[in-house]
Amino acid sequence: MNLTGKTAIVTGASSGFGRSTARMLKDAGVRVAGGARRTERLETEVALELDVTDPESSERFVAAAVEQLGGIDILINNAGLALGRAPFDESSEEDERTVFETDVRGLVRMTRLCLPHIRDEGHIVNLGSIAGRQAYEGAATYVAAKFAVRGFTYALREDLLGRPIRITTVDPGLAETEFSVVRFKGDQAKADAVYKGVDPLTPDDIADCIMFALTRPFHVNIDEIVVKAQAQSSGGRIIREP
Ligand code: NDP
Ligand code: 8X3
Repeated sequence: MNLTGKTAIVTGASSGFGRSTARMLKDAGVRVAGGARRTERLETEVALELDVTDPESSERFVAAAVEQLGGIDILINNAGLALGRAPFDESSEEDERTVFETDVRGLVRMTRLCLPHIRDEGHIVNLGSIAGRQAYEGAATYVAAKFAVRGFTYALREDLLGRPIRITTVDPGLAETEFSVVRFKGDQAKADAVYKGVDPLTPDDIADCIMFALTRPFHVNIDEIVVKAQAQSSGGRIIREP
């Protein structure tokens, strides 16, 4: 499918997968509205403040993006995060709220707000994770959130069946972005250790997967893409060079 002239919303376009995907969409001739809290980092044609945990911010974002783009063909539900990597009894109310509000309620909210504006032959891509398919230790809240994202994607596929809208979940494994710096609350040494001795996926690897799903002929719905670093079999099992 040729994407030239289409429009897209990318949540979390200020970093990582979102930024790479927004760039690739632009290169494919798509007009992109990017949203994030750090608006100064957005490079998209339409660049708007968005906090997916805040209903008013989300409504403002969608209204302004639709007005400036004239409608939506593609929604990339990418904004998300994990907090902490520790046994669940060290979890906190605040971290749990932030993860579920961002990864689950934020994604559900953005989908609900965008759906009325998504044109025929539209496409929704959700960023899940291998954490939403295989549990690993010290990640209970994130694992639960990403399992929820996959459940929501499956349910939406059922509800959209019969309408000309495709839906895909892209579920990556170990990928080097700001994800680990956020997870470890700014501890760069801990974040660096996550990618030590292993060739992780890159943001462009994931954007490539998203572009593959988007560019299939319209009758082809890529339901799920699961992509891992070659040296890993799950979030908890990674072979590292000494
Ligand atoms: P990054 O930390 O590099 O990017 C996360 C993006 O999400 C940023 O642009 C950030 O923008 C945005 N974001 C976070 N919270 C909010 C919010 N409340 N409202 C709006 N935007 C928000 O991480 P990744 O690129 O790695 O992560 C992107 C997605 O991919 C996430 O859903 C993550 O769970 C998932 N994922 C990541 C993997 C990895 O190993 N890196 C593997 C599998 C899935 P800002 O802070 O400016 O608001
Ligand atoms: C991020 C990948 O393995 O840290 O979703 O959960 S992992």
